[in-house]
Amino acid sequence: MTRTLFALALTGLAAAAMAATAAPALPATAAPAGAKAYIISPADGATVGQEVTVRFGLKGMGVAPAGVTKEHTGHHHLLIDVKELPVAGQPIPADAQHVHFGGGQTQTTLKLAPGTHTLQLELGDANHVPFEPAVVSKKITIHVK
Ligand SMILES: [Cu+2]
Repeated sequence: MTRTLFALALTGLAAAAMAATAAPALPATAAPAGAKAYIISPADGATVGQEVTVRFGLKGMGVAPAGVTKEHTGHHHLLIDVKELPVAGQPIPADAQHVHFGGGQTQTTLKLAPGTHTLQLELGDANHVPFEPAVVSKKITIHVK
């Protein structure tokens, strides 16, 4: 009896350890050559108020809501003060710094604290997984009054 419990505990530990390492990679969707995301506004280096409207641009691909599998389409994700791009082969995290626009939106209005912030766009496929190669905008820096 004691031995069985010990074995079960070990199995549980192994499963927890495996879960902690990495989830299995999801197949990435290929992006067409020349696809490009860009931030239309605000401009890089701009000084803005605490409410800032960000407009998303996309070249060489189309915007489709999350869950819609249509070739060469994806939805925008706004990365706010994110230092490293989300991992390839995994859904882009959903939190205050990784905002999904799964409805196919092409702009948003943020409320940011005064100070310096960075903004970057990354396109995700129907499953929120980055394209291969990643379709990301230049990272811009803005100053919030
Ligand atoms: Cu998403």
